[in-house]
Amino acid sequence: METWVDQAARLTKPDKVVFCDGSEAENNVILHEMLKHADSFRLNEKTYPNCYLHRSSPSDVARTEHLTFICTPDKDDVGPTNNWMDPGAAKIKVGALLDGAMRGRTMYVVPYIMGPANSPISKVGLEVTDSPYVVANMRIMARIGKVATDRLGNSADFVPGLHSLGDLDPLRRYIVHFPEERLIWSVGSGYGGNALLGKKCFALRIASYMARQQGWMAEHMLILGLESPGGKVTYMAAAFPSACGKTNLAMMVSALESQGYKVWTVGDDIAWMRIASDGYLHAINPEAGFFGVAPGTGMNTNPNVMRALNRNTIFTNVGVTSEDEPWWEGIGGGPPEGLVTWRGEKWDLSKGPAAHPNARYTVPAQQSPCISPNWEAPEGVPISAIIFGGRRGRLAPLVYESFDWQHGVFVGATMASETTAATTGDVGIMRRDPMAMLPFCGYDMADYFRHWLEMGKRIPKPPKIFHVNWFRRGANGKFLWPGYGENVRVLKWILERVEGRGEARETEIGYVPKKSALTLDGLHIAREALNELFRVDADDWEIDLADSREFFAKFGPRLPAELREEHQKLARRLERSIPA
Ligand code: SAT
Ligand code: MN
Repeated sequence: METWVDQAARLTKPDKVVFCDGSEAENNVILHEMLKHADSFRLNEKTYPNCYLHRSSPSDVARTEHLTFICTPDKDDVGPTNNWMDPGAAKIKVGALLDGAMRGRTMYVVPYIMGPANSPISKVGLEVTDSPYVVANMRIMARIGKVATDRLGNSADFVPGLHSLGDLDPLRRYIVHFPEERLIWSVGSGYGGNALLGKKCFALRIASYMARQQGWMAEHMLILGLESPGGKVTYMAAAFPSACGKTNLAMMVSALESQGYKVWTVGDDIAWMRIASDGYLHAINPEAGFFGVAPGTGMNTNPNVMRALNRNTIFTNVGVTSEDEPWWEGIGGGPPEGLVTWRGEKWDLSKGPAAHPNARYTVPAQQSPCISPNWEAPEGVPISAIIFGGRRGRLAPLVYESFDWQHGVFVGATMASETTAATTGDVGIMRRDPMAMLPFCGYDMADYFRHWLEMGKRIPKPPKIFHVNWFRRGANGKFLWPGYGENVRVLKWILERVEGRGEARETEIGYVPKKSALTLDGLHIAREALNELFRVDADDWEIDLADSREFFAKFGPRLPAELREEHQKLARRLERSIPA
């Protein structure tokens, strides 16, 4: 570890090197450093104790996928959906930007564990960074300091990551991964997934590569436990693209709580899964906190997280009230007098939203009132259902179940969603995002699909695979389904299917619930809306098939034959259903 840190210091030339032990005293020093910069503030000490506001540079507010690269000797190994750079060329190009980048700054060395400290599934990482904001966030999102150095001992089995803010110029910003060396370099951004290297860079891109080699899975999935009347808890993992409501689903206050259905949170973004001796796929949450989207979060949409956010939380790019309290669109109530925007300007209508649409909170997971008692179980939790989903205004019904694992992999591989503010670029454009891993898979996605197919053969008790769509719209453009806490009604049906109950009708695309099978009491929803939510429109699906065929074609011969076969089978089922 020291050798690697020395090398990083020789390259970046910091004035000072600080090894982080993760202690409270050290955290105070780091927060103090963070507050020296004009972009960070302490919030109201009475109502938001130990809470901070950080404003990032206006051109540094989301992940930048076009500046994110996977570096392998053979270009073909990253596949058609990743940006590729030759490892040698990347070292020269990005190395030049890192050369001397920490001059006049402190280099913080942050050893961390992804996963519970005592779990055999967990892994150690090491991030060096010149951003105190990054250290403060890493402290919430991972287990940092002494626990990690203790776990590592003399071993060299850690994933190193070198991060520097550089000059924050997007023209000199690169996030590069060297999967064969298990190494990450990131320069020019201080934001979330670009800078907190344990999260997307390690826990997804590097880990997905390792997982394939070692026979496990690193997925962009929340993990939740659904408690049923009687107290049994069934665990589910769900993949949705960034900013599609994973945190809200994972922390949902169940609309069926009075009937005994309650949701427990294990994780909100990432799942590491291994086959356990009981035959189930077991999942851990490698993270220790939630880095969630603030706008749209309020007492009526996610009260559990709201109850967690009033202490020990770092807010990024939210607005701030004259009382020094954080504010964002959807927090409840209109913009207060004296509101200041995420850019630090006095708010008025002409300024648009006061919070950036991708504004975030960083909060310790254990502050959540619905955190599962098993969220740090070293052996993880057994997963009975995998759920895929995205934002789809048309096409996909509220929920359907795949026919089997192979068909489920096809459902995940053809997932699509409207783009969100979580990444730089246009918002609201439909794009294919297989398993919500498009920006996070550290190797060729064709090989990733094959890995999924192989895993299915190896798991003695495989989870059933479902697809959900909370975002279907009616002819008037309005959402048909109320979402949020009402989504538990869909989870309940999924649970019943897992248990061999739950009535369904077989359609061309999979099993759709019989309308009577969904618990709807207490919910006011028009019959037409329900019909539309469950409708499978063969014409629309034909159009979608043409699009997914094109998407699959990108992968060439590396695409597993099983997926082409599933594509053909669906085409045939649809053909049969359309009257000539
Ligand atoms: O910015 S992050 O990548 O950490 C969050 C997200 O996009 O899901
Ligand atoms: Mn995510």
